[in-house]
Amino acid sequence: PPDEGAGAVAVERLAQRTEPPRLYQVFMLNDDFTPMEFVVMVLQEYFRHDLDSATLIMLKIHHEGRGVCGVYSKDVAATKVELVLDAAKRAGHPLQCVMEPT
Ligand code: NFA
Repeated sequence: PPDEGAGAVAVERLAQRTEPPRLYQVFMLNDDFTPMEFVVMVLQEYFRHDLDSATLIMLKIHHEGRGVCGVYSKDVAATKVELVLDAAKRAGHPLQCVMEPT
């Protein structure tokens, strides 16, 4: 393939340096077994929601199948997903958590 040239490479580097980082939505998914109280606890402990906000998000997930827990940079979102899956596994619940670019 033809050489991009040092100029084009430099422009791309500049764009990477100046563009804001992509953001990722972290979702939790509904299931039939995880207790509502556990989901509310996770939303408070790992996503810093207050009780009212956590309860509304839990109910949205329960009724609609999934809901946004928060929006973060890639590494922070990946860490949240890992922490939630760990906590669910430790508690013996099948709760699932995923991230998606905005
Ligand atoms: N559907 C679960 C129940 O009825 C509650 C739940 C909500 C699970 C949100 C996962 C996510 N116990």
